[in-house]
Amino acid sequence: MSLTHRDVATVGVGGPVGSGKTSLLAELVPRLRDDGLEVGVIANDILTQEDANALRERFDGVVPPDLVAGVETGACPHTGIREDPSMNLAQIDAFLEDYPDLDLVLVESGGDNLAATFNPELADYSLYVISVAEGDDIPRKRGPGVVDCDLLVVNKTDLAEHVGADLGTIERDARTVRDGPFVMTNCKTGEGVDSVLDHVRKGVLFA
Ligand SMILES: Nc1nc2c(ncn2[C@@H]2O[C@H](COP(=O)(O)OP(=O)(O)OP(=O)(O)O)[C@@H](O)[C@H]2O)c(=O)[nH]1
Ligand SMILES: [Mg+2]
Repeated sequence: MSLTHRDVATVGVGGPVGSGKTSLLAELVPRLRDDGLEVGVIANDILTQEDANALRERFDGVVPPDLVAGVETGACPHTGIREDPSMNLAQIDAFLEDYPDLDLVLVESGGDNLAATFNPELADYSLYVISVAEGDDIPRKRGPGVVDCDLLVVNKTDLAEHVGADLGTIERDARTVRDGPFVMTNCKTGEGVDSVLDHVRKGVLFA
């Protein structure tokens, strides 16, 4: 019998280049495993396996290396997560062939505020990760990434003072433009990641 992604929960992790998606996964996945969950990770990259390799190294001894995969879309990553997620779905099926009891697959993909929205076939729950270093007006500018994701993650709070970003402004605007929740994180220290974990568990695993 062929397995499909519907046999496993999926979480999309989108956001602009460099906002901290891989860093968040590096913090999140060990916590999920501590909760007793078997977790797979897919990193979408246009041309390389950079993120997948970085995560495999980071997860050495924590996550089986064959549960971390890079999908090389060869095109703008949003093609592979929104228009035609078949490459990602095939990778999820490949995980399930070897790990039929897999609990959760996290799918990272870079993309701007318009592009990084996940096809509902691919992601049951979606995070959108922005960085305060991109400016404190990002939530105010709206866009589907910020507004429509299930959880907005505002990362790199430690950099706010260095770039003149006002966390209070970000918080106020995030509340204004979104109905859903948001969490502030510092993925260098892990601050806020437990809160992301709570949302993911409630949103996906115990929904
Ligand atoms: N100061 C600070 N740096 C961070 C934080 N989170 C991530 N970084 C750094 O930001 C850079 C980019 O982080 P990544 O996790 O690779 O970002 P990404 O969104 O996965 O990047 P792409 O996959 O290339 O789009 C790295 O140098 C991280 O160490 C944070 O909370 N604070
Ligand atoms: Mg990355």
